[in-house]
Amino acid sequence: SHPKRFALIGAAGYIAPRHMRAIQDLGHQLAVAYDVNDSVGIIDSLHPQAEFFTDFERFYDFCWRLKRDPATALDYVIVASPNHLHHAHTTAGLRLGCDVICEKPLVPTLDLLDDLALVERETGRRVYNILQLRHHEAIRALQAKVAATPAGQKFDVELTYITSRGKWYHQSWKGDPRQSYGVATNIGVHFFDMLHVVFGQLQASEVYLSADDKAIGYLEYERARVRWFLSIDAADLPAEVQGKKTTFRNIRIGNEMLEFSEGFTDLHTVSLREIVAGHGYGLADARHCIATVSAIRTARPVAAATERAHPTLA
Ligand code: NAD
Ligand code: HP7
Repeated sequence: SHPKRFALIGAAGYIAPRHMRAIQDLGHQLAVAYDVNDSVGIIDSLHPQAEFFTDFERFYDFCWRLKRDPATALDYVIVASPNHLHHAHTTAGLRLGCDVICEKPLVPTLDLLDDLALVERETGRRVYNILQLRHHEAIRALQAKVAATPAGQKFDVELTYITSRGKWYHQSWKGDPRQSYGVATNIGVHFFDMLHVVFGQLQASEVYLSADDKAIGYLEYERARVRWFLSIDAADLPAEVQGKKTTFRNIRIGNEMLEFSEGFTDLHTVSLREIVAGHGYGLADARHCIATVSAIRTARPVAAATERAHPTLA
């Protein structure tokens, strides 16, 4: 198959180099990059021929001009901008006649997801969401293990997801709920998606604590009861990893601990390879985690029954 041509929105950000590397590793081309910020020198080490714009208008006009010649036309637009811009940047890419690969959380609500489905029909193009935990080896193994156990059995699961962040986080768009939708949506969306893939449909959800830097709750799925704890506060790291690691992602099922902090670096490349091969995760796949985070955002925190409380609450 011939190399695909990409545009990247949000090219100066933290996650952008992982997309640029994925494009390069798979032998494709970054034709054009766009960001309102011009700290994009990383482009030279990966895609030195790429065009770059800091104005949306000039970027969009350039993309339209590329369409005149099938040899230069774009195949995909990647959206790696702040969360509140995903919908607008995704529809812009679709209306250019491109398939769009958008970072998580795809959109904050089911209404906006339905609108993307409408624009997919209007344009005949597709939207793919980056849900890279679905490609993680440890998660795939867990999925296979659960699938191999009798359907009647419900697992008791304790999920601890700590990715510590400094003070900058709260000063940036990530700390602003109007732009990021808060930690449970911005970071929790990964494990809510993963829990659904492993344990099936969601049956109940309760929220016990919802703060700027942490959230605690309970989720019941067809195959599991999950006590979850999410934090970006380094003080919440377990004593044994304090000062050694900044992240701790762990699923405990019974006495078994499944640490899945490692193994993330190449998952954007795996995601891109699967999308280009026609096996990407589309709107229907993203639906469940979007429904989950939007319910959690609007839930009123309640007091936890003892058996539903993550140990952190005790
Ligand atoms: P970031 O703040 O580092 O980067 C965002 C970039 O978007 C910045 O360079 C900013 O200048 C740019 N931007 C802001 N407004 C813009 C506009 N109107 N037009 C074009 N560019 C604009 O954030 P990040 O960590 O790179 O996050 C980007 C996206 O990727 C977010 O949706 C985030 O949720 C997601 N993300 C996903 C993962 C993952 O594990 N899959 C990891 C990190 C971030
Ligand atoms: N880091 C930065 O330097 N800048 C950043 O913007 C973010 C991190 P991990 P990822 O914080 O917004 C996770 O905790 O897995 C540093 C979420 N993804 O492994 O890359 C950080 O301080 C993602 O959805 O972070 O990203 C560490 O030193 C969310 O948008 C290092 O990078 C993102 O945090 C690695 O940090 C965020 C998952 O949890 C899978």
